[in-house]
Amino acid sequence: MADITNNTIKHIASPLARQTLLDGDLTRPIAGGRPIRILPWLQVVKIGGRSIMDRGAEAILPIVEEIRKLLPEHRLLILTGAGIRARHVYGVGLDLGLPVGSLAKLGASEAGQNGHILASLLAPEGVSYVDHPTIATQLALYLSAARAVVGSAFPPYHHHEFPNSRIPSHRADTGAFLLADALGAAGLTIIEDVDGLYTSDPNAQDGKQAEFISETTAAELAGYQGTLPFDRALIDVMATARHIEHVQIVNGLIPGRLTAALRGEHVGTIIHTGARKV
Ligand code: GWN
Ligand code: ATP
Repeated sequence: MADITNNTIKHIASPLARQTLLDGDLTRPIAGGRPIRILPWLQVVKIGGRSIMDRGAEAILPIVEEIRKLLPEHRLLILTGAGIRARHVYGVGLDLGLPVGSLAKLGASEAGQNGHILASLLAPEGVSYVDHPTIATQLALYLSAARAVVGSAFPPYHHHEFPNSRIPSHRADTGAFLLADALGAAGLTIIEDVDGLYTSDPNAQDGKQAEFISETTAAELAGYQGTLPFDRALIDVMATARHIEHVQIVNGLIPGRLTAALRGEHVGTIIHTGARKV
């Protein structure tokens, strides 16, 4: 029998050893603190796929021009949404009975395509499309070489997408928020084709009745049943945010709104998250 009193095994102490990770009372003293901010100077901007990119030159070129002028002022991670091509592919996929994880993969690639388009237009400024694995591992390096990079706003969940709906629930707005919060970024601005959030869809038939909501909270929106200009799952991830204290939704069809939002002005709808100042 081996001599167990005189061996060279190194025991590694861990404050989480011999605990269930499900017991909040045990994990909170160790895991309850706020994580570090990895890129505290970064501004994340999500550009709508359907609301901006699908409109083509008319909507995209003025935003490209505005971003160009913003580069000396801010370091940006620009993330694009998926738009109408994703809706088409969801329709085809649903007709064929594809599972939600297959649709998540297909929708995500459309967000990436929009990113490639935008990055090509910003290339003379040194801006490139950066793929998901590079965003995960080398974003700081790329942002040392360039003032901004473009990526896909979709989270790369693929077959890990939650099967609570046949249409992927974690789409571009959710992906942009998760990334901005994980990086401890300075802010997240979501660009749409409306001034912000309204009490109902301002572009619907009865749109004239819609009232503008200048400021609200993720908690107030939690039980909201109406339509939204962003993924419903964004409300859930805002509730558990660690860094991003608010998100601003602005109208990208009006020149100057993005610039003002990045300068901290209130020019759209501000939604406060669950993250608290420390
Ligand atoms: O392809 O436009 O990244 O940045 O979710 O995965 O569906 O992939 O399955 O690095 O890894 O289509 O090929 O595609 O948009 O996501 O990328 O050009 O493995 O650089 O290969 O996490 O870009 O793409 O679509 O983002 O959102 O090769 Mo694309 Mo997307 Mo590129 Mo990416 Mo998905 Mo990769 Mo990925 Mo897939
Ligand atoms: P993606 O990036 O996923 O392609 P998007 O963010 O560009 O999408 P939509 O998902 O189409 O764009 O959201 C914007 C649209 O949401 C607006 O044009 C508006 O008509 C609609 N909308 C629905 N409900 C509301 C609401 N309560 N307030 C404001 N806009 C709303």
